[in-house]
Amino acid sequence: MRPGYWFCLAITLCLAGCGGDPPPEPPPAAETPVPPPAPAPAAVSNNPEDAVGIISGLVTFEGDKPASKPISMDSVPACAKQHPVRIESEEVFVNGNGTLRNVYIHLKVGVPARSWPLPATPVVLDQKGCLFTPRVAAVRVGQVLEIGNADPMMHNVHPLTRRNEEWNVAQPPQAERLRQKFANPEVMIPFVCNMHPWMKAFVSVVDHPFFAVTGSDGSFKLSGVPPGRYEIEAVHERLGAKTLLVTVGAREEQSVQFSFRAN
Ligand SMILES: [Cu+2]
Repeated sequence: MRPGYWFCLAITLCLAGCGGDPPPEPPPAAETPVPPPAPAPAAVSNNPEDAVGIISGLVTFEGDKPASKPISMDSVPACAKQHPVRIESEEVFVNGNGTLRNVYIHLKVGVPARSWPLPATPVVLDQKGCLFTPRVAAVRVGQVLEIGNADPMMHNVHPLTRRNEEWNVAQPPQAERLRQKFANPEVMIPFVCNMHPWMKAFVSVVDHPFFAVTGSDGSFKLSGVPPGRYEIEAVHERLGAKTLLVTVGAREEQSVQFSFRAN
């Protein structure tokens, strides 16, 4: 091949590739993940109402589950016919996960004496199918407890108080809800119906907001607890009461566990 050909080829390539254009960009390097910006530190409030803690916990049941106790309403056909399937007493209600339902939990000792705000809404206790529902409830001192009768027959509501005024009120079907308040703290007041001996509920009266009733998972959570050392009590209508000591600091969560067994 002639030398002139190579010369012309070199010129052509130079015109195409050496004309001052920037070199092609290298392929992009693999992207390095950029960590998200760190969250801004939470502002620390000086409000003592924010410097509170949480006490959470679980109530378990150990040992053999008590044999179920059927409730017979045969003596009152109008009650019995509301239950096409056999119903059992909820006296000892062990949940599927081995925890215990219907346990009243409260801070028994250590809550600062303060005028804790009262909820605006009432606590409702209903009578339905000739049973109280819920079986275990709690109301604040001075808060309204509303008691309804959703049944087509008369009931008779009778709290067996020890530290509050006792009353006993007949409630016709579809009557207006009874509205009652309690003046003194009291743990697990038995409520009975004088007409239907199997009817039972337990209502506690408490002078602060740190209480709970265990439900279908046996857990509880008391929020907004001021830092301090407390005696916390778990009360069951048949299995008795147990207490623990717990110290909670500001913005801390402490967990406790209660364990009951059949007695
Ligand atoms: Cu009744």
